[in-house]
Amino acid sequence: MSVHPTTLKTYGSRVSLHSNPTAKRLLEIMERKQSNLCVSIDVTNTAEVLEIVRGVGSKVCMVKTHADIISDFSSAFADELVRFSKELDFIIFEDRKFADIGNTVVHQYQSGPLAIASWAHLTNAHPIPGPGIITGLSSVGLPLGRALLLLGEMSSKGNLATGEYTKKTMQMAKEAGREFVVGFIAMSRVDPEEEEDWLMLTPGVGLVQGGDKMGQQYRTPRDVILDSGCDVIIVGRGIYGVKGGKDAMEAEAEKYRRAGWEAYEERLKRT
Ligand code: 5BU
Repeated sequence: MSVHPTTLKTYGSRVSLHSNPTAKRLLEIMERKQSNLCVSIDVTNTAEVLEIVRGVGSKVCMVKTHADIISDFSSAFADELVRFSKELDFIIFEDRKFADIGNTVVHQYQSGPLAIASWAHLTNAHPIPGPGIITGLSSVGLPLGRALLLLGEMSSKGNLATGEYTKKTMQMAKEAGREFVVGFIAMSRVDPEEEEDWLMLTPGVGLVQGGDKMGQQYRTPRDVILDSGCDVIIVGRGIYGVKGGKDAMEAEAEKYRRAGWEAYEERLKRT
């Protein structure tokens, strides 16, 4: 397999290839903190979310949330998360996976008890409804400097986002332009070689290969960053699931940060 040209560039040198402020900030943070690690905080109350943020925030370039699982979500919590994102220097990614027509996603993104666009720098959407979903989301997010990823592939066993579907997702992003759509959730570098710079974020990561009982499949940071050419590893239970509280989580996050960064440094040395 040939080496994809994007994988030979440093994160820092890719900042100028993006116009979207969230994409630029993410690449700057990655370079500054030497971290391509996103922690996925999938716990169900705000105190626990914030405890994990305090523990691992300094190790990550991004914090991923599922706001709809947090039973006591409030705008005060969102403000606190934003405050931490400035203090500890990370991007907030709400893994909302929008999947409806443009008009509906406008409201889902902007309104309701979560008001996602008001605090999440980055969110994501399924391409299944067609390009109207991008039009809808960008009408809310673009004026705020937010960014969107399309789900080009998924990590779970038997998922339908493969082959032609993934190619059409790429095409949809290309046609929408890179002002608002800045990349993909994907398992490998799915963008064609001569294209613009797209960000590839990859869930389903563990320090050892494996899975869970509900179809999740794990690959190592090295597989994802070095072999598959992705940009960001997304790790949930591998970090917040360790026993021993805040210090243990921090130590585990540091293991992932180091593994992801070493794989990236190794990939830069290839020709
Ligand atoms: P885990 O605990 O590291 O397995 O959590 C993975 C997180 O990434 C979890 O929040 C999922 O909802 C999310 N995820 C995923 O696992 N696979 C996918 O294809 C997508 C998101 Br898209």
